[in-house]
Amino acid sequence: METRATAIRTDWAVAEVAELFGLPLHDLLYQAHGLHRTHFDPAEVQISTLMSIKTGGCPEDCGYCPQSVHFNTGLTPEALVPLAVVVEAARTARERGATRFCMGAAYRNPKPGQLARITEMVRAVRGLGLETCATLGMLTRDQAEALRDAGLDYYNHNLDTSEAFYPQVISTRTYADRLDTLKTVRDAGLKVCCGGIIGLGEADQDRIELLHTLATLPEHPESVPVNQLVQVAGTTLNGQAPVDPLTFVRVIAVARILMPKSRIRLSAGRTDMSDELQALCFFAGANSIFYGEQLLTTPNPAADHDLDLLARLGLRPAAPPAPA
Ligand code: SAM
Ligand code: DTB
Ligand code: SF4
Repeated sequence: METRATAIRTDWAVAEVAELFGLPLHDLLYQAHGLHRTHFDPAEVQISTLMSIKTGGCPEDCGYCPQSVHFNTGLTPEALVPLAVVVEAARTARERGATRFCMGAAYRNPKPGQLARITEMVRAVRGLGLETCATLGMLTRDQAEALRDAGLDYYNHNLDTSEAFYPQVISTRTYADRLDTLKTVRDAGLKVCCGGIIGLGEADQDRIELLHTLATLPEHPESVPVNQLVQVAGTTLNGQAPVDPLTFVRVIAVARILMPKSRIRLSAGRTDMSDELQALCFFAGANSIFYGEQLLTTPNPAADHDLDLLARLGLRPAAPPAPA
């Protein structure tokens, strides 16, 4: 089979996505890796560090999430962290090699006073020469523009799963709400970071439909986080059967083929993945990771281990962005 350096398409049919998903693994990897090389330096991995700027107490009921008020996960809700603490964390992340700093808040949507404080954080982090990303729930157009004007580069808002499976995971916010927020963010001129979670109990068809929805948005998200469920005691989805690692690789490879120019991020769940599985994900087209010992509220691999893994694979952290 030849690799196909096709044009960027947003008109994929579900059947085409299903066909890719079902290819013999070597054919799928051959095609994905070929496209990866066409559009990216295959030795480069973009490094993002996450910080929870507002932890817990979230009114939404996402069945996977330790920060929802609907579950008792032993997490103590915290207030929005002070600006100086965020700046210090961002400086440390930059010193350790991160080029993007992602600020996450356990909100359904930010209130005006909260947003004003967060725009200050964005301005300060951008001032350190880092790319900025925020994930704050639903946004109004004015809020998205205020974040953009403060220097926000990316807004993370995930679809999480297929539209069909979604109601089994979340009841307090609809799939349409999520698509609306993505449109608002895009219309405001922000780059979009949008992906999902594998391991919620969804079928392969749901994975195919999630990938299809992402790849048929009016523009592909510049950044596509593929999370593996981090199981947390007390959440509805704790105790799900583990994901077949090779199925996870298939999701990455199909994402790479459908969205050849997007950064595919091997996101949450890496503490449960072997080095070999991560190596296969990078080969399949993943070229971004969350870096640093903590995701939002759960652990991530040690930074030293990640740097060592990248070195063993002959991969290197991507250079920081050119100054704005
Ligand atoms: N509250 C905002 C929202 O949901 O839009 C932003 C923060 S929320 C924690 C961001 C994303 O993290 C979720 O959409 C979900 O995809 C991911 N996430 C949350 N808990 C997770 C878990 N236990 N395992 C994997 N991904 C998770
Ligand atoms: C994304 O797709 N994954 C990140 C980020 N976007 C905000 C969040 C992962 C959270 C994992 C569970 C936790 O640490 O609370
Ligand atoms: Fe709230 Fe986001 Fe967690 Fe859902 S994923 S409960 S919206 S913090």
